[in-house]
Amino acid sequence: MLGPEKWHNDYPLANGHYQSPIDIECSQQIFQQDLLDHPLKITYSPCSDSLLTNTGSSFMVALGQDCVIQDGPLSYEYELVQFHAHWGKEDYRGSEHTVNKTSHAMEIHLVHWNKTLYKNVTEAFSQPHGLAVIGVFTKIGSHHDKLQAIVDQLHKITHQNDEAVKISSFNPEDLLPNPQGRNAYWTYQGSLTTPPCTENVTWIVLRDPIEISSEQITAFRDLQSRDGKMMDNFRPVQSLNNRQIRSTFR
Ligand code: 1SD
Ligand code: ZN
Repeated sequence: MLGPEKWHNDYPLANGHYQSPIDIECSQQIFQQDLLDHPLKITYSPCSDSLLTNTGSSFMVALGQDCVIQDGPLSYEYELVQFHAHWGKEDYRGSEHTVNKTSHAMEIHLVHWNKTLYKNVTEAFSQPHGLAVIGVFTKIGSHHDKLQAIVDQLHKITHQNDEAVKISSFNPEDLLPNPQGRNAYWTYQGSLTTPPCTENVTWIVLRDPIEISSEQITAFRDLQSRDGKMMDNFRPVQSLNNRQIRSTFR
């Protein structure tokens, strides 16, 4: 695939005014009591038989069960369909969103589709208000015990065409920071960060990072993309333009 600077040749939306990711400049954030009065409700439970694949630009875990989010900035109920991540070759870069221009080593994306308005994820994917993505910053520190269930299987999906691997039980809740951290976030209207860059995503970027070990991030960097080792698979930040970044904290 061509580099992000050329995506607009094939996907004109990539040049739009509501693109993601963005740099979150804290001095611009607008605290909204509203978001706390109707707190974001994340109802996740353990999923059996999730499928792990190599998409060519990330790993992806597709989940089938009823994990939903609602309230907070959301006017509809959204169901979790998959998670994947973006990371760097080195620890000082890798996340898609930046905070005051600072990157984290990795950013996990939990992708949800609007089940109030649409029949399925395929329909929601291209439609207004179709998606809500939770972004979880990840820094290098202690070993993440629960994530290891996925890390252990990565060697089976080194290449894009490798067969999907079943993960017998995984609770996506284990990818979230501690309970108070789940209600500390920024939210704004944006897009998919990969083509077709559709502008129908409510972004919820959690403030508090989780930690994984340097051995664990090395296992992600050992995956293969179409052109070599999979790393630096993040899109550079896009202009905020006329958008507000709302927050649940001051
Ligand atoms: O990059 C992902 C893309 O791989 C796909 O998962 C899409 C929606 O399902 O989401 C984008 S992103 O905006 O979540 N990075
Ligand atoms: Zn993503």
